[in-house]
Amino acid sequence: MRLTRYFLPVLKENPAEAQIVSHRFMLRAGMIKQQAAGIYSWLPLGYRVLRRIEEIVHEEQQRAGHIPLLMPTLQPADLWRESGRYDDYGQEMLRIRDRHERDMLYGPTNEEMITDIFRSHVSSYRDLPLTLYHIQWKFRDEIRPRFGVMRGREFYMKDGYNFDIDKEAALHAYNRHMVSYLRTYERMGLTAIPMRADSGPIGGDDTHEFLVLAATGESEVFYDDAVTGLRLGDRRIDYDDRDQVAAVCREFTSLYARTDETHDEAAFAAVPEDRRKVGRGIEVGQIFYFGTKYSEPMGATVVTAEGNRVPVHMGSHGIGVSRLLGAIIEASHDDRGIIWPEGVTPFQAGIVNLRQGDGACDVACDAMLAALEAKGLTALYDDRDERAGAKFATMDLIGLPWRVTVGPRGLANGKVELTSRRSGESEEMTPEAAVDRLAQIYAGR
Ligand code: P5A
Repeated sequence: MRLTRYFLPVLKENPAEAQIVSHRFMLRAGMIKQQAAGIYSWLPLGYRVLRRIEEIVHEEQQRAGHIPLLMPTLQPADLWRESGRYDDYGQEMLRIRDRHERDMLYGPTNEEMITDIFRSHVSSYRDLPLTLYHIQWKFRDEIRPRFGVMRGREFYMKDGYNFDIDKEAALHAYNRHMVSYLRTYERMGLTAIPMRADSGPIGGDDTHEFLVLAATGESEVFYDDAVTGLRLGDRRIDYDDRDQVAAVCREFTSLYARTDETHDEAAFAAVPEDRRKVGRGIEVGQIFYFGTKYSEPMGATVVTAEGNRVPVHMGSHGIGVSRLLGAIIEASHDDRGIIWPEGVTPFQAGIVNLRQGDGACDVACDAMLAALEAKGLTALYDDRDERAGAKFATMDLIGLPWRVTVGPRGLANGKVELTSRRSGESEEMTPEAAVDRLAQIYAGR
């Protein structure tokens, strides 16, 4: 992609309304534009990252055996009257009346709707276990939308719902979600720690939140520092193997890690003092097991092998897809801008032409762009008629992990420069070697 043909409205000045670094960089890098409090347009660069994050979430959900579908944003109020949540949900719910005076709402979550789908089509234990999910816009009329996409009113969520025959099977679904979430966040370059939490308006007894440690996080967290070193890595997981999945969950939840809602001073005091940490975190996901809370009042039942009709056991599981952009930036930036992890970057490489209009430089940059794209890599070529300093500043701000710099001096020796945004280290090499190196870095991503 050539920058002169792209739409990247970067801002020179720091926007006054942005209180935290991720919000500031997302506005400055031309990723989002606020349309109303907590409601944003996703400009091309932001939209690319959103799509990348969404892709990773889809891949990991389907790897775990979960099935995608798509439910609407608007829901009839009657479904929520059946579960009893229509009145309970309060002012966070955006209520709408259509031309026929029917009560509707903009979905803040979809437990009722998915339960309605289930009860309409499933009636036998043979169709279980079943986990359905979608990635869809939600609306919560937050009292204090702030920090950009971090606490929006309209936001993008992956929400999944499991249907199981009994509690044991539903807890396996819970564990499966925990492990698939760990893998999802790791692929985005994040360390997200599962912490025992409070279930709030979703309900149920078992719930974990996933927190990314960051000074600007909205939640206060208490944890054993050893938990920050745990990694799933590339170990093979058989999502049908209940024991293996449960063992991974135990590994990630045995050390003390809680939010302020469930914090227990006495248990915390048992953590060795030098590992006892109090900090802040960004909640990027939450999983719940709530048994028959929705299936019972809404009549979502199946007939068992013995011929009894029983309500199904359910849980719901959410990832804050749009919030993740903010969380990743909070966790990965420097003074000059964003540093995208390779897994989510909007373009895999940037190309900077140090002397636009110079025949050899222009030809070499065009060739570099074509060679990268031929290898299936995405690149943004800064072909503007600008000073080198301005081009570097833009690349640093938008945070592409790798930059290829093409200038007359290097080209005279047949070389370009490959620079890591994270380490700042540069290496001179032939254009072919730079393309090969990038292909290697991104192999399998
Ligand atoms: C689980 C899925 C639920 O709603 N029902 C369906 C359950 N959980 S939750 O914790 O309330 O939300 C899931 C994740 O969505 C993100 N999130 C938000 N992101 C941006 N702005 C908001 N206002 C907002 N509210 C929730 C969080 O990442 C949360 O973990």
